[in-house]
Amino acid sequence: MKRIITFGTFDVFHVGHINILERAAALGDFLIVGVSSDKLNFSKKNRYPIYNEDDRKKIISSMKFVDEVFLEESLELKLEYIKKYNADILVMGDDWEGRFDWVKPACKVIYLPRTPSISTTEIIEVVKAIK
Ligand code: C2G
Repeated sequence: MKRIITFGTFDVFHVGHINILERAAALGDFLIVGVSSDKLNFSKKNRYPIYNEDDRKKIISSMKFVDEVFLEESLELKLEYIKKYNADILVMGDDWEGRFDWVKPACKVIYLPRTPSISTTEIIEVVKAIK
């Protein structure tokens, strides 16, 4: 029984998000997702997400390959979350390559290739440009 954990904001949910969750789930038997809080997002990107944390959690919880969802309050708490949820493997997109290797004694870390040509930022720009 392998427990997988992954993290993300998943704002303006798109197919790149589905792809990583689907591939993460396929690596084990139980998928836990830490959804970044609105505050954490503000601290990282200096703006609040378009969808608030309750809505983002609700969207992720409705995915058929997601088993458990919680709110990620800080990037530094990764190891605490990994221990709390008893995760065997941490999965992240390769835009985070190497960034979470410090949890390795406790948990295996796998970076999966991002889905090309789609991102929340790009969607926001495209929508903004529509007149
Ligand atoms: N992702 C992907 N392909 C895309 C876009 C995103 O595979 N085209 C992946 C990212 O690599 C990440 C996950 O989807 O693993 C969530 O992406 P974001 O919502 O952008 O997450 P981020 O804001 O990077 O937050 O603790 C980690 C952070 O909270 C991650």
